[in-house]
Amino acid sequence: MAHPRVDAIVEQARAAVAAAQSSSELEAVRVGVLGRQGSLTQLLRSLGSLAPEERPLVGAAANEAKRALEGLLDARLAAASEAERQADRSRRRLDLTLPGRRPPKGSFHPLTRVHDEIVAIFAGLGFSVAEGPEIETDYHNFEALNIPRDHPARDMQDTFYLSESTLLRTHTSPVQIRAMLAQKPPVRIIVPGKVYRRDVVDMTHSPMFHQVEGLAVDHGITMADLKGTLELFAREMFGPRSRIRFRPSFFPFTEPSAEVDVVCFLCHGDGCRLCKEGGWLEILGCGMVHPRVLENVGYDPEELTGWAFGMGIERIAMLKYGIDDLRLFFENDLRFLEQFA
Ligand code: 2NL
Repeated sequence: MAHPRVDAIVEQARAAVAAAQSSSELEAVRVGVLGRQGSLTQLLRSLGSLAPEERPLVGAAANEAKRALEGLLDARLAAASEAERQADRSRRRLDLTLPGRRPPKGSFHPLTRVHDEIVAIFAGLGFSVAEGPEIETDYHNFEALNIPRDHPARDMQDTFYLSESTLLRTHTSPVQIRAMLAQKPPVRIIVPGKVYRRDVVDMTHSPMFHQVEGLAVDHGITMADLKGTLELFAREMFGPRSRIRFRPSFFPFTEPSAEVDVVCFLCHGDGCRLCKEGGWLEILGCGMVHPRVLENVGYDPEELTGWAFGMGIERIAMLKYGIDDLRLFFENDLRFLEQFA
């Protein structure tokens, strides 16, 4: 069963199906032949205008062509869709040769690093770490340390008082007072921790900062032991070429007292921006424990001697890493902290 008008449509449709490259092109072919405005649909709809003897011939040929083309398009569309699904899946397949994503890595806070370094150096010299409360009594923080009643540190302006007789410790010295009250010499301890002072925040001040103090008490302890210990500390902390010098100073709890400078590790003493042209950097305060402090903890100053020192962790970290603003330590800006990875 065939008819030239139908054959022309079928031939064209088969050629278009053969040329189609995708399911969407096949769908366009289907619409063009079998859709509401399709060539074969329109032929079937116009049968009425044909000569009566032509109608059954064209009609039968057109209906047969319609079934044949529907079958062909269904098969080709199914094959094309499946091929496209396969292609899509292989395009999305895991590429095991891609580099992995690195998990974000944390790092230690610069104050933690300096704290750990100081503790490790003194641990290596036989010191043990002592810790104590941040809320202290006026007695342990001031009185036992020979800090007089009229000393400015004892003023409401300078210390956070919690009551008449309790306060936030202004240094870690009260922990050493507690240690001496609790044990007999020899004492060799370092005391790291938070301390509090009523300061307005600026580049060099914070109401909370960190200190490490050290204390050695025994029979026959001298200032030479202090100097040698601090020299070893400076060499480990600031490099093997470090030298230190003592300058006379004053603290109520030590006599004699000194401030310690380390030779500038940037210019080796020539003078530069870091040491403000002086060639030396101040790193700590120290001295021989005042006899009255020894008496206050029940040690006989005729029998025992000792020395102590105190340093600010922030100050050491600022020198070591060339940081000019203390506030950077407390703002937790990752752009700052990530530099210490
Ligand atoms: C500084 C000075 C210092 C001490 C702390 C101390 C502790 C006891 C007895 C005697 Cl229990 N002294 N500590 C001694 C001298 C100096 O710190 O400028 N710190 C930042």
